[in-house]
Amino acid sequence: MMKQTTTSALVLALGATLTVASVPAAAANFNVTVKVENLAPINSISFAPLRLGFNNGTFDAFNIGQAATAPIISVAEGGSGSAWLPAFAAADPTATIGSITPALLPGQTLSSTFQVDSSINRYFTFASMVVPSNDFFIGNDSPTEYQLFDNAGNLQLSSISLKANQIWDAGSEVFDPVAAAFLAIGTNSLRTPQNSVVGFNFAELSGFNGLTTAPGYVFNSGLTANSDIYRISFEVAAVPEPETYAMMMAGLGLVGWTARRNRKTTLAKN
Ligand SMILES: [Ca+2]
Ligand SMILES: [Ca+2]
Repeated sequence: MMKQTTTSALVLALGATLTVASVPAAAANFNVTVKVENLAPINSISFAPLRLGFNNGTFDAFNIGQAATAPIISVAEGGSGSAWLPAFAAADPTATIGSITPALLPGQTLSSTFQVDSSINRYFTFASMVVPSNDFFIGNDSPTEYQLFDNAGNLQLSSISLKANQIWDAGSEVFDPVAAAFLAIGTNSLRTPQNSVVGFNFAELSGFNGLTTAPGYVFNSGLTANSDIYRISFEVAAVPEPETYAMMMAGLGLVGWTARRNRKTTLAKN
C-alpha cells in the first residue's frame, strides 16, 4: 500500500508519458474485482460472507458422497470459514485468499478487489453458507472446476452462475429450525450430528417457510431446481509490475539530471 501511494505520487509528478508506461502489455498481475449477486426470489435464501481463493488448483475441502471435513463444516454450519481459511492457506501458501462481507440478502450485490498473480493462481475456489439452514452451502467440489486464467495468464471466465440444484447439504447437522442459523427462533451454536455425507439438497429449505429471519423478513423458499440463486463475476485491471517501478525511478533520475543541467545552463547565462 505504501509502495502504491509512493508510485502514484511519482506518476503524478512525472506526468502523462510515464503513466502510459505503467501498464505493461503482458502484465502477470491483476487487480481482480469480484462481484457477487444474490439472485434468489424475494424472501428466499440469503448467503453468509463469500470465502474465496485464487489458487493453484490443489485445495479440496469436500467431496460429494463423503463425510464433510472440519474446514467445510466451518463454512456450512456457521458461515465463518474459521477452519476453511487457514486450511486453504496451509495447503496452498501462494494463493490469494479472502472474503467478501457482509451477508448477502435476496436482490443484494457486493464487490471486492483482490491482487492476483494469474501465472500461479489460475483457479478460483469459493464457499458460502446458505441461510437459513443448519448446514447448507455453495461451493466447488473440484478444485479445478473454475479455471479463471488461461495458460498465458489471461482471464478466460467472466462469471460463475449457480442454480438451486447446486446447493449442498454438508450432511453434518440434522435439519432443525431451533438450531438453525439466521432464524429469529434459532440458536446456531446448537447442533445434532447428522453423520451423513455431502450431497445436493435444496428441497429441505422449504421446511423453514413461514419462519421469521434474523433481519426480519418471513422466509419463503420459492426455489425450484432451475432457480437462479447466485452469480460471481470477474473483471481484471493491470497492476504495475516491478520493472515498471524501475522505469519510473530511472525516469525520475533523468528528470532530476535535466533539472540540474537546466539550472546550470541558466546560471551560466547569468
Ligand atoms: Ca472435492
Ligand atoms: Ca443437514
